[in-house]
Amino acid sequence: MIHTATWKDVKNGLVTDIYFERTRKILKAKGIDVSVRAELVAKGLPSNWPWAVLAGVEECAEVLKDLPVDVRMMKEGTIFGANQPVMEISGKYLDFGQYETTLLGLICQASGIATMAARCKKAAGTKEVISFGARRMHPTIAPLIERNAYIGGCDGVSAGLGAKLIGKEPVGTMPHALILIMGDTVKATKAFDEVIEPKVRRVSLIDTFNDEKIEALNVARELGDKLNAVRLDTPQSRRGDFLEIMKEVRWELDLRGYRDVKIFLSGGINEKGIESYNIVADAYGIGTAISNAPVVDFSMDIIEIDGHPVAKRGKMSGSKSVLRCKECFNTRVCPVKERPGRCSCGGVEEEILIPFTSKGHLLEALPKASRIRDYVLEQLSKMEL
Ligand code: PCP
Repeated sequence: MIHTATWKDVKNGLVTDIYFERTRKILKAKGIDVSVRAELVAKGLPSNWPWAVLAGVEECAEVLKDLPVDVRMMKEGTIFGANQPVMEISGKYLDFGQYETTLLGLICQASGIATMAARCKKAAGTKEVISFGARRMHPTIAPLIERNAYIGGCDGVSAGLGAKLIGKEPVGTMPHALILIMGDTVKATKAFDEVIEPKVRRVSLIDTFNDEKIEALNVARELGDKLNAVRLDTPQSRRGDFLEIMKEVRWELDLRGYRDVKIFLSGGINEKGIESYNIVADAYGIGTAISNAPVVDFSMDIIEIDGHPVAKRGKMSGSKSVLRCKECFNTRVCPVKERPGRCSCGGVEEEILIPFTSKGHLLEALPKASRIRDYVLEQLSKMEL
């Protein structure tokens, strides 16, 4: 028996918290059918992140497009801060309240993954970051992990369906299993080169049997300029000073004229590691740090009932605008009637909480994953980690 819900179960509200079902039952029994405005906002960000990347919008559209509600939403990939509403839903509470669990779930996890990917990519700068995280989570959400790692900034993903979702070829190197079964790193690398289509980059995994600098030279001598990179996935028990090991590998390769052979790192890599390894590493394969990223803790709160501002304690009532300076990205939340103006830096403000659906109809086509990623990288260039 599988333990995951189907999309039909989600659309039928079968995964929603039971108290929303009970609330519907009570309101219906009491003949209460009010119009409300509710906003989705994160009161704080994980690990004191200064910003986060909004993701999961495309799947939210799958839920919202059939509901007779009006939605304002930040564009997928928008970099936002705590207390900045990313979505606002207006309509009859009985038409959408039961989807609170679902809508939150769709953006909490996806935004965490996209944000961690963005933080790793920001730390890596021009170096390549590949999502290797498909293996770390339930297989049914592997495509979701890879898609959101990509839109957050990863340059590629390692599993088939995730790659298909973003319109790219999957990126992979070679597993220890191949080298163990063939009994030798050079033999395995040679076989890879003989069998795998030439368009696939030749990246040899060099930490299985022998010292990394010896294996690096062995495979470089065997493949010459066909060798794209050597991958160090060095086990923690042998890692010692990983940066020094990398420097040795770089030194020995360069000394013998293999300056074009890149160094690809994987195994326990995270944003902190990238900052220290970047002086030598050329590419990273990151699994756990991205796929197991902390969720962004959004909540959905009513802020108006029948047009009157009202909110629970700890919340600001009333519909809001989120205005961001096009120049310095300074962002402020204000009552919705306030219009964009001039930022203190002189830049022009723009509203980023914009109409998304009207009475269940999407107001514009959803962008491709590559366009969302470009948007994230464009904003990242203005952000600090
Ligand atoms: C792991 C595998 C993953 C890497 C490390 C991601 O090595 O290469 O892609 O690790 P992370 O989750 O810590 O970021 P192994 O588990 O040795 O797997 P394999 O032999 O298949 O490369």
